[in-house]
Amino acid sequence: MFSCGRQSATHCKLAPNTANSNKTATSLLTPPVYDEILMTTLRHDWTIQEIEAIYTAPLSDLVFRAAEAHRANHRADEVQGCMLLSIKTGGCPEDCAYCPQSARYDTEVDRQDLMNVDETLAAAGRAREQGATRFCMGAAWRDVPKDGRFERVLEMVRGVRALGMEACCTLGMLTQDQADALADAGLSAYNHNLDTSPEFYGSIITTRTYQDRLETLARVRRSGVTVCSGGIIGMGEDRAARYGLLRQLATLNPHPESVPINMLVPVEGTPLGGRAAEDPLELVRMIATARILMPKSMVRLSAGRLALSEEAQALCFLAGANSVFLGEKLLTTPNPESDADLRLFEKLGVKLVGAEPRATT
Ligand code: SAM
Ligand code: DTB
Ligand code: SF4
Repeated sequence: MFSCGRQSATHCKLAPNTANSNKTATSLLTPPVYDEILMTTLRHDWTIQEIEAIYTAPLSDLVFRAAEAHRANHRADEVQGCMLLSIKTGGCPEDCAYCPQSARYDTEVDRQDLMNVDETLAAAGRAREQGATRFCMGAAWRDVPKDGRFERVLEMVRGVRALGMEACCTLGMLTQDQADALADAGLSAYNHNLDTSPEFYGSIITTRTYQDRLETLARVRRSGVTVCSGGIIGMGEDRAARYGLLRQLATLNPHPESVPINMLVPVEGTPLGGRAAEDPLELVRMIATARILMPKSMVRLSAGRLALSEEAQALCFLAGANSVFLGEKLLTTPNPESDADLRLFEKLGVKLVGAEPRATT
């Protein structure tokens, strides 16, 4: 059904370049060219012009094509539930302008040293009961300390795996030895976001480089742990910055197995705390484009769901999102209540993958 005759990326006849505008393209890719782009084997040579043409297509065409790519590679009625736990909170030396955990900003986050293993595994057990199949442990570190705390994290990873869950960590930059030790402990995925395009990156973070991030991702890849990498919209970037982020992710070979798409949660005290909410349809476009560029990856509708209506979330799932964070807290900011999520999934006819059925209250 999805056979395709695409021979090279240079074949594509694309919509005109409208970089930096927030307009919707009037000339959409037409079949068979669109079909060529969508239904190929995985590509790692996406150009900015191709990404722009996809992102700016009329919304109904974009969502329709993303849904096709979604259904060709995943079950459209299933969503993976992940649960986050901040195992070390606040006091981070980095200056990420969005982040309430940076020590440079005066936010309401209470600092907390690395949690102990028992408390962490108790939280993982509760996450499993709520339907999560992946447990993600986040630490507000620039990089992983080379002391007993790393051994404690390895023990947490082993414990989460022993509960039958996927274990994910996001601990900042890693050395190759640390990535390999996490792999040996059974880590399923490592989250390290590129966050935005290389060009816009310097407006958001100055304390480590884009190249540092790419190097950590390469070490994770070499270790055999799967890569979870995505970014944030709503930080004041233009669409060109979003195309740039998507191009970075979609030209990684292999693609990241998980691609979290966050919408900024503006937190008072951070430099981005006063930003107005992003248009949810931009999130839908971002998710749909990620789905088309990286059709086999899990695309995670991540931070920012509390600011979305049920209808906007439904559009995100229609556009190919197939993973979410469950639970009332992300790392430090609120997320939808569990029961509200369960009711939403029921209304949408979406099931949590691999989770025991649970009644809504
Ligand atoms: N310190 C580690 C790091 O930076 O890789 C791990 C934790 S960090 C909080 C993980 C990711 O959360 C960031 O890369 C960013 O994409 C996302 N994030 C943090 N604060 C956010 C916010 N206020 N709104 C949306 N996403 C946010
Ligand atoms: C990701 O991309 N989003 C998650 C997870 N990876 C670690 C974190 C979102 C954090 C939102 C702000 C907070 O709760 O502190
Ligand atoms: Fe630190 Fe990560 Fe927050 Fe940046 S995003 S300030 S590295 S915890």
